[in-house]
Amino acid sequence: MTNDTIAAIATAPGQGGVSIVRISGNAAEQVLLQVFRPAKAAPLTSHMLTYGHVIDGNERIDECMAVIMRAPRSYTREDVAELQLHGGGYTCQRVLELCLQHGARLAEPGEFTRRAFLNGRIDLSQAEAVMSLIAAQGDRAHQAAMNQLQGGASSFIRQAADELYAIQAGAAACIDYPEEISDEEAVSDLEPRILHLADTIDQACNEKAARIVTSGLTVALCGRPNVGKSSLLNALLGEYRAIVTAIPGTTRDMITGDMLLGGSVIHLVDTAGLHATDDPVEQLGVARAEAAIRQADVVLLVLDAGMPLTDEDHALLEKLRGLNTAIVLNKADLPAVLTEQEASALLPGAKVISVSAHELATLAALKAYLQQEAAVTDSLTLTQPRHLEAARRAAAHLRQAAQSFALAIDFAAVDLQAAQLALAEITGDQVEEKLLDKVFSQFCVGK
Ligand SMILES: Nc1nc2c(ncn2[C@@H]2O[C@H](COP(=O)(O)OP(=O)(O)O)[C@@H](O)[C@H]2O)c(=O)[nH]1
Ligand SMILES: [Mg+2]
Repeated sequence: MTNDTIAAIATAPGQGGVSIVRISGNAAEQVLLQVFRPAKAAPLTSHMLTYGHVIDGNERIDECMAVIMRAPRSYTREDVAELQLHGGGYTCQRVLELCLQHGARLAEPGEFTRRAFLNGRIDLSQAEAVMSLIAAQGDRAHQAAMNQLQGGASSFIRQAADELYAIQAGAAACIDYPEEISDEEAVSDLEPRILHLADTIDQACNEKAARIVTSGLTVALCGRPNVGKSSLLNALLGEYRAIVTAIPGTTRDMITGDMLLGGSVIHLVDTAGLHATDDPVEQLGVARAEAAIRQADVVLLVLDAGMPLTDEDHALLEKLRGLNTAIVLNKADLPAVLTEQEASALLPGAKVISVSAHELATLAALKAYLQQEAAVTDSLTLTQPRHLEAARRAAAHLRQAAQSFALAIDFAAVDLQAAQLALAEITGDQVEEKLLDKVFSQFCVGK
């Protein structure tokens, strides 16, 4: 499977300055020379761009630049050839088909990166970082992906694995030489080390922070109809996204929009006003709004400063118990009927922020609050859900091992080995074909 030569379009579909067709494998140069004629007849130099044409028989298909990157100095560590074509769907599709006619096979999604992994250029966690880097929408996600690509997660996991090997060796010595090392001695030495390692791994697992870094902070705007939720969404996004009218019940479905604050992506969700209604469409909107509020990282309860509190406001407060909520006192440009003090008494401990959706300058405090909520520690070690899951499993096996010691060291050894395997899944040192298929199937074709 990995001996054949693969080809794919590496650039995104659509029109652009350039499109790249990428070829990797033993026959990459041969395929390239079948479809590419250099302007000056001369052998291609590795890693040097050469000007020429793509040809199909005698027909010129495109004017282009081509490069051969001979193994092992390439992305996949195989011979890699690339054709830089004029950007556009038809031409590059035709060039790809030519490559396939001359012996290349169409690459699977992520197959170039899979080869880079199989040929030992990068480990599995670094391969996944390539995908995260492609998907990064803000500075934070980008930094996390670069850290992982440069081996941040891998080196943490390898250190943990090394310590675990040392613990396993200690357990094995006790099993093999019972006369020399008593069970009590072994347990009193190994148990604290196992628990310490489990703690270290658990501390590196901050699922919420990881999700915020990679996918952004989800913020739901909620409140009764007409308090100005949609106006606030529009003001924060700086565009007229949601329809605003003085008629209660204007927003019936959820409207979302993304903004960047301090390098973090913030997903804003404008919800239908939460209130009891007989209108079946509005009822569906309210149900969706309630679901969105439960899933949000931050809930902004919007209140109208120009009006006294209503029963609906009070009813809503009940629903927000236990959620990470801040109160936004909107319409601060109107004479204050509802004061900050009254608002802060509603949800003890919740921050109260006064704004006016009609005056952009008043949004600074709200933005600062959201930015602070999105700010997670910079020293995040693990950010991929797959890694977090495997690391949690490793830590659980370690805790199990610490308990098993009381029964027999042999039992503990089994748990220690299970922990070791879970760690090895992260770097791909021990990995099943099925897991690789799953990881790489999420890639785009051509990477
Ligand atoms: N004076 C004032 N009016 C506002 C403000 N924000 C919204 N409104 C008005 O309040 C009404 C309802 O706004 P809308 O955003 O549709 O509220 P929603 O139902 O909570 O989404 C509209 O007439 C808005 O122009 C504000 O900060 N100050
Ligand atoms: Mg609305």
